[in-house]
Amino acid sequence: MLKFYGYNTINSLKILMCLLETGLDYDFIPINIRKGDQHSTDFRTLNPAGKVPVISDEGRILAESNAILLYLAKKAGWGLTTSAENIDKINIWLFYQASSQGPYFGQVEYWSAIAKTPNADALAHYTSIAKNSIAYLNKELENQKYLCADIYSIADIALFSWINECDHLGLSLEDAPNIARWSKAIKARPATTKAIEFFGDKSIFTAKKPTE
Ligand SMILES: N[C@@H](CCC(=O)N[C@@H](CS)C(=O)NCC(=O)O)C(=O)O
Repeated sequence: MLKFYGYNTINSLKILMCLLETGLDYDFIPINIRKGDQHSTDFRTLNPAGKVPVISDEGRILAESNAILLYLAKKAGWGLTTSAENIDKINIWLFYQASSQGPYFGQVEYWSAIAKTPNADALAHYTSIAKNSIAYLNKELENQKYLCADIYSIADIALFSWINECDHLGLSLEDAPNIARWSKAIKARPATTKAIEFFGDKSIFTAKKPTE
């Protein structure tokens, strides 16, 4: 059985959304990163980087949420059998998310909600980059329902996870109506609703997975 090691985090949410969307069976194993479970010898054997999410399946161990998304989509035969052009688009979005959106939104979160010593310059700098990222995404969604034309895919899942935190980060979507529409459509999907509810609930430490 596929094992999914995760916690209530942006990157773990992506994996749960994809598992529920594809219907792949799995066991959920909570790794409480607030208590330091990610540093245990057992977990470091799976991911020496000491970060969630991780999956283990059929003798394969994968870290990095977007690499996991690609693995799961391929395993489930979901979305990757479309044209080469669409596969290129999905890859471009996954790399963009991991190298730009994720790190910059992460910095906004750090300087707005975590840093013990406030730094207005750092917050303004990263907020400005995050706003540019929002404008870019909004433009890309102007004439298409999802990031890869009209097909809901792992590209949408990857980008959605941080967009879903915009309120909490103080990033407005008022000037980004296409993102607002896209995000609303993704949130309305049963798999997304279940995944968000599951991680919003402390039962993740007792329940194995969302109830059917
Ligand atoms: N690029 C990685 C980022 C993973 C990551 O940063 N995970 C964080 C939670 S979102 C973590 O496990 N942090 C624990 C730590 O750094 O000690 C991915 O996409 O999976």
